Amino acid sequence: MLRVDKLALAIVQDQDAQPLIDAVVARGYRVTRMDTVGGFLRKGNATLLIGIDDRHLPGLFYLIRQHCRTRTTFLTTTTPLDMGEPLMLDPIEVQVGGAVVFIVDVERFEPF
Ligand code: 2BA
Repeated sequence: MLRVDKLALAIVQDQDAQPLIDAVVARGYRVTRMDTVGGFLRKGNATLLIGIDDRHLPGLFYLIRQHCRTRTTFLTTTTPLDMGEPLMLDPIEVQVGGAVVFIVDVERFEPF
């Protein structure tokens, strides 16, 4: 019987998602990918739902550390329209973390 008592919600960068999914599946864990968009950068990222036995969390964290890298990106913005003609502002440097992971308790797991 599959034991699932934790749900990991891992928000990862698009480039890292498939290699991480492949590693997670190869390790015997189950995963669902949702294509999501970060609120700040408005860039595509991926949210992975991983239902897992809590004893396997260290193994999952190891895979996440192995496959998800911190990267620097630049945010380009313009002045708001109500300030007249839009003007390109200098790009802002933003560090995007390797992954943001939430672990929540699973009250019940019912595969039908
Ligand atoms: P984004 O919201 O697009 O944020 C991308 C990166 O921009 C963040 O990287 C952070 O370094 C920076 N950032 C975000 N909000 C900022 C702000 N108000 N001021 C200055 N810099 C800001 P990470 O922290 O590694 O987050 C990567 C992605 O993970 C986020 O994409 C978002 O989709 C998700 N995320 C992060 N923290 C979250 C949280 N507490 N709840 C829900 N989603 C979260």
